[in-house]
Parts: sequence; structure tokens; C-alpha cells
Amino acid sequence: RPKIFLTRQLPSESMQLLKSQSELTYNHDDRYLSKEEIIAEIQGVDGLLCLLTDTIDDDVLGANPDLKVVANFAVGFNNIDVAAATARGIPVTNTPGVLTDTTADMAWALLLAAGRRVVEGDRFVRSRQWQGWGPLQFLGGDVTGSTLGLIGFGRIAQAVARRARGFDMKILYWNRTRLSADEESKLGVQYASMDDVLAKSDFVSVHVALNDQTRHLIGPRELSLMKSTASIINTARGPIIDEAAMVDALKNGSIASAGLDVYENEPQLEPELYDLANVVIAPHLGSATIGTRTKMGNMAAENCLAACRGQVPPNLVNPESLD
Ligand code: 8YV
Repeated sequence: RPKIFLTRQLPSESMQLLKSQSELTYNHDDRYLSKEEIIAEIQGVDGLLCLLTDTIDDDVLGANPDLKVVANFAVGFNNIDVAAATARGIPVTNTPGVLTDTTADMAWALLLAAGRRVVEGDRFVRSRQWQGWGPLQFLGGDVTGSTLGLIGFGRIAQAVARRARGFDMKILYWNRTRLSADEESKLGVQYASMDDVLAKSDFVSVHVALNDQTRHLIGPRELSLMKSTASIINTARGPIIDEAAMVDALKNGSIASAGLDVYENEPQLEPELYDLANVVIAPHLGSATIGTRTKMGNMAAENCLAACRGQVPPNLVNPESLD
């Protein structure tokens, strides 16, 4: 039975799986562990099962020479220094696929809420200010028939696009690589340059992975290309958008609204964001359903257990670590 350390409790089914097949130790508290605490906890273990909120850099990776795997409970793995893990021969795994639809649903929840001012309206009613229906109250932008722009076109963006077809939207996408004409017509999407996607869309939804090439991909210039009536939606990673520049754009009306699930320095937000009426703010809920978090937990557990047993884990992100 391999020894595994888990940085935060997972859904009960995943805990049972880990407990039944490993000698599991885990953080029992509802709080993040510091890097120092993680280093102390992984002494003598075979596997580390961690979360997006844990920074796994070379100090952590080098702290236990016998570490056989770092299994991330997330599809994104920007919290892990994968190059350093590869150099040390440590496999890194993620949880792709199982959270695609759930995250796409969340992008849509934010899109509809931001576009149709659902949260503003909710706040207004709760504040007891509502005096009755009015023809000019909380007018938003039309969703049906509008143009959706997708920045990045991986699994989640494609799931967002599938849903957009039900809203009769024109769908533009920008991605590092372009799909074949056949695939584009099957999905009902059109490729455009990033500038065109930004300039022509009523809703821009961000779906690239965070890395050195995508940090602040959407900055002041990109925001200035957007329509003043448009909304920006981010369920990917906060640092892809320059948050301070986005606040400026939202304040000066150069974009209409934002629907955000992720932030540059979670859990801190750019201070003015808390008070902007035209922003819908969610606490990183993209994959937050019982079913999906359970699938993610089981997948991360299976990855961790396989690598501890010397097998190739199913969702290896750095195959070169095995060379
Ligand atoms: C999670 C995510 O909520 O998978 C990801 O990359 O951002 C979300 O699914 C979070 O990462 C859990 O660690």
C-alpha cells in the first residue's frame, strides 16, 4: 500500500477510494497548507495529491527524493512547475474531460447573468428599492442571435460553443491552431484573428490554459477593441486577463459587463471589482458540482495510485518524465 499525502479533503467517494488502497494522510482542516507545511507532510510519502491552490515548485518537488507522482485535482496545472518535475523524473497528472460540461455550464451561467443583469436585479430587489416594473429597468443585451467569441478552442470552449448553437448565436473562435474546414462546419464555428474575435463579439469567453504565453493575453489594447455593449466571461484562469485594465474598461464603459469565476490573485480581487455593479463575481465554481468533483477526485486518486504502483498514470501531462 503506497503512502499518499492529500492536501485537502475530497468528496467522500474519492476519500474512500484512497483510504482503501493506500496509507493516506491528509490535511483535515478547511484551509490551504503553506509550502512549508506541504514539504513537511510529504516526507516519506510515495504520492502527493494536490489542488490548484497548492504551489508545487522545485523546492517542494526536491523535498522528497522518493516522490513518485504529483497528481493534481484539476484539469489546469499552472500551480505545478512541470518542467522541474520532468527534470526530476516525477510524473504529473491532471483531470481532463470530466469537468468539461460542468465548466461550460458555468460559463453560460455567467454569460446569461452578466448579459441579462440577473445579479444586479437580484440585489436591487433584495435592497427593497423595487417600486414595480418599468419599461427601461435593467435593460441588458440580447443573448439569442448575438455573436459569441471564444478565445482558445479546447474541450471547454467547444462545449460552450455547442450550447451557443441553441441560442442561434454566430460563433467566432481564435486558437493557436485552426480546425479543419470540415470540423469548423460540423461545430458551426468560424475562425477569426484574436482582434476580430474581440471586435466583433457581443460575448467574449476566455478558454486558454495559463502559461507564459497567455499571461495578460487580454490587456488594455485587447479590451479597447471590444464593443462597448459587450461582456467578457472568464472561467479559465484570472491572470489571462489584466484585471486592473479590465476594471478600467468596466468603469469607463468601454465594455458593458463581466462574468468572472477566476481572478489574478485568488482569493483577492482587484479592490474596485467588489463594488462594480456590472460584474458577476463567482468564487471559482467552474467544476463545483457533487458529481464532477467526485469524478475529478476519483480520477486524481487513480492517477496517484497508478503512479505509486509503478504504472503509467492514465492522465500523465509530462510523458518525458518517464524517459
Ligand atoms: C477546480 C479548475 O475548481 O480543474 C481546474 O483547472 O480550475 C477547477 O476545476 C479547481 O482547479 C480545483 O482544484
